[in-house]
Amino acid sequence: MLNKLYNHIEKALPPKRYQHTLGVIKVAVSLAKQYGINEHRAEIAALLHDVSKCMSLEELHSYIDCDETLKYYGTMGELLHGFAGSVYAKQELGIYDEDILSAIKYHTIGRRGMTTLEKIIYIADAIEPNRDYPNVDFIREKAKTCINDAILFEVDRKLKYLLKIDATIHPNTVDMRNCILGELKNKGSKIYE
Ligand code: DGI
Ligand code: FE
Ligand code: FE
Repeated sequence: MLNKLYNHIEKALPPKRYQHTLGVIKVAVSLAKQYGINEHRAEIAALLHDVSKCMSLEELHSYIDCDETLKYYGTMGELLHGFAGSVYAKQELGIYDEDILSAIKYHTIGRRGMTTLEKIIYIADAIEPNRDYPNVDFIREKAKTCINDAILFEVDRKLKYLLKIDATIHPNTVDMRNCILGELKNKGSKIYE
């Protein structure tokens, strides 16, 4: 089954996007090992996370089952591909594991109360070896010791960028940040005392 999924994704994505996906798999599997969650599920979620990245808006819409998402973000493919991808993975690829489906769904914008698998896919997407932006190595190091620290740093960077370019900010992105901040404070992290 895994081989079939790899073939499907290789066909669905241009070479560069497929290389990105392989990078996300590598990081996600390594983080899964480190944080003690199932590596096979991390591999599948990473492999499928961008399955809908190259769909047209029309095709994306055909896989989205949330009216509110379509109403407010219907023209923003970059915000829709996770939502469509999770439905596609279930309907077309026979993936029924809810944690995997949710990791695909929220890999771009996050959500409040993310599971460890969701966090791993979210951050692996941002730090896989092909990513290159200021401080990416710092986030890579953080991810090895505290995944919440890594996500907080990454999402703050993303929010600053989105504000700078006057982009619409999805409420989940803000919810994820506040939730991660709360988790760090509850854990008595030295940085957030
Ligand atoms: O699909 P990838 O390129 O691998 O990565 P991704 O799924 O994280 O998508 C990245 C894009 O999503 C990037 O261009 C920033 C954008 N994005 C993430 N959160 C938000 C957002 N764009 C807007 N406008 N608002 C958000 O809250
Ligand atoms: Fe994506
Ligand atoms: Fe991605």
